[in-house]
Amino acid sequence: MRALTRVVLFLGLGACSLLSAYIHRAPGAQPRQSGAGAGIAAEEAAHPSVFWNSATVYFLLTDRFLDGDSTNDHALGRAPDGALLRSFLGGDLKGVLRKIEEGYFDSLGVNVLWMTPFVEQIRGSTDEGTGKTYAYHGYWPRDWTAVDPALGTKDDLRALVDAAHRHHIRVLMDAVINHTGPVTPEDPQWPDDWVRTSPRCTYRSYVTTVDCTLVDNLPDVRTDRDAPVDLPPVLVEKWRREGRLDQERASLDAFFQRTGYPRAPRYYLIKWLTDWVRQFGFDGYRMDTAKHFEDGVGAALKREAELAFGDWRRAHPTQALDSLPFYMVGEAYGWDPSQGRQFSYGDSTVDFFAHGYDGLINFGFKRDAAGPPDSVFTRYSAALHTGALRGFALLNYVSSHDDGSPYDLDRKDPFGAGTRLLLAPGGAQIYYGDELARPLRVAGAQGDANLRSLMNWADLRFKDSTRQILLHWRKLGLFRRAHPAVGSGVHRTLQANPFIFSRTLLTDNIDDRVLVAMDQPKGAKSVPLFGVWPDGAALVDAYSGEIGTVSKGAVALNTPFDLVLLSQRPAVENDTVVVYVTNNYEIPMEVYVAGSGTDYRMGTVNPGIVSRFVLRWDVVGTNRQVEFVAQASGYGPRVRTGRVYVSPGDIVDFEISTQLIGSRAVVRP
Ligand SMILES: [Ca+2]
Ligand SMILES: [Ca+2]
Repeated sequence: MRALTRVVLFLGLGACSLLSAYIHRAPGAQPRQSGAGAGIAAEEAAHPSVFWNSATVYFLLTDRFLDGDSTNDHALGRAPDGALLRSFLGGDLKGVLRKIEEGYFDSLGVNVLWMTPFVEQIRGSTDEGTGKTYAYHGYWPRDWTAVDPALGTKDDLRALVDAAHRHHIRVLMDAVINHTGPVTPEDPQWPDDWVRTSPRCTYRSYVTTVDCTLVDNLPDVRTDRDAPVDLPPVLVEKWRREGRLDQERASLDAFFQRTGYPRAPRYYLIKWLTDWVRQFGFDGYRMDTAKHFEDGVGAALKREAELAFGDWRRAHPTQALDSLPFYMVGEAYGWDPSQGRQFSYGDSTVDFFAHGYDGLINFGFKRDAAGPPDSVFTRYSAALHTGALRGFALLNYVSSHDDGSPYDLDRKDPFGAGTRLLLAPGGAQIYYGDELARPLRVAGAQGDANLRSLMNWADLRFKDSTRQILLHWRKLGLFRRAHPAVGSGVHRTLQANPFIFSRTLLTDNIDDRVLVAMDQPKGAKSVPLFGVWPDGAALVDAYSGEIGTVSKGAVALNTPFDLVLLSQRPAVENDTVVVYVTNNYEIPMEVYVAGSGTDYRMGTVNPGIVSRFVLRWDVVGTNRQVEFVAQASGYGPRVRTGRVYVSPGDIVDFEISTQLIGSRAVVRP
């Protein structure tokens, strides 16, 4: 039996609000068990595929996400005169940095960030039949050694990657090697020994997919040639103007001398792409258009990137997250796990996993997700654990920047989309705004511009319905992050209807298991556990924050939701106090604990989320009295609970509430 005491205090933030703190008296110390926190162990101790199949990747178009610096909005003289959603619209690296620092990605359980390419883009515009278009999307490179000034500076980029790493978020560089940007009056064509401008790909065979231009006016880099080439004049002139021509030439000389590679186009690009890894510490590449260049190109790039990543790690020992190797995930458009390892070009096949790729984007998930989850979860788990993809990773998505047929084009089911994506075996790619039901259709926009609207931050601010969607994605994302078993564990269907399944991840260092029950009755429910945990085990439902103890093979819960996300409630070290904070107020709150004097900042808690904090006993202080404090992020008075008595090993439930709850002691079984 654990006693809970509750302390309440009026919280003066406009609404009638209260803080309350409950304390579970945990008898004695217990051994470390799996549960929340196992995610970190997975990153350090297991096969890389364990991390990447449980990763939650946030993919954003930097230009469309958040404008953090209006001074760069019209850099390089690009006018805002493109067709609808086809000009640069102001988003930048500083905007992404701001959201990292605000904890937006943390609150979604995101542990990998993938931004569209940041290298300098063509200056002009072109029309591919969908209206006048600028290179806001980043896939029209002009200078692989510079940051596009519309997105920011190298300092901005460094600040972003460093901040992400401080938040334990890896950063993938979106790497383009197949083509330069289109030719425009301001962007001359690179010489013929660098690029081909015809024929156009017809996608009927290997040659008509690789040795050709993807579309008209998208010069295809001669990744097939070994003959030495000189720097393209456009770069020579640019670098001379910028005063770095000699430096860039010397750096290239050193690269070719060290590697012995011929001065062929692909090796210049490999040098330029890997420089970013060596200097900034990118954790991996997302390889653009992976099926449109020779498989040896990816393999050579990977080898150089691994060397570069090792160099960065040695130079930045305090910033390196762990020893997970450099990662490469490919965009082989059309691939899905049912194809196994052989990607078919029609007349031949390529095994990307044998050529440097650790994972591939899954272009079948949006279709598979529309079917019964039991079927898709079972098939993916089998492919990843016993099938062709064992040791490799999937990256699932429900919507993306190029996919005009996403899972839910009209955003009719943003809750179901989140449930399917974030509970599927394999890595999850959240496309910016999936979590806010950002529209994928915009009146007047043509083609892929529909998929690339400005992030709908205003909806988050003003619409409760949007906040409810985000809350759902956050709960699932945090569950996923805390439990690598969700994405990387072995799936087992325990009951077809209503659907109940478990995921179990067992490695040398990890014993993580979860059980998910869908379509449950709202209110009181008894969830059968099929022996996943023994009677007496203490469980927590991550969707509601409710706790329960296993009895007669089931757990009784009373939650207002039909989804249950169960795991074992982590044990408490005897020299710590674990605090679960539930923020039932409408806005993010900063939470502090005061032991003997100064307030110690625990962190930010987002609305509706149960956040777990482990406090070292020396923070609490020897007098065993603490006070919990909450403050709206950035403003408002601090509100305190009054003294609460705690002992080492206690679990405290600290609730920030808008409901008036009387002060009383509660005893829970
Ligand atoms: Ca800007
Ligand atoms: Ca090509």
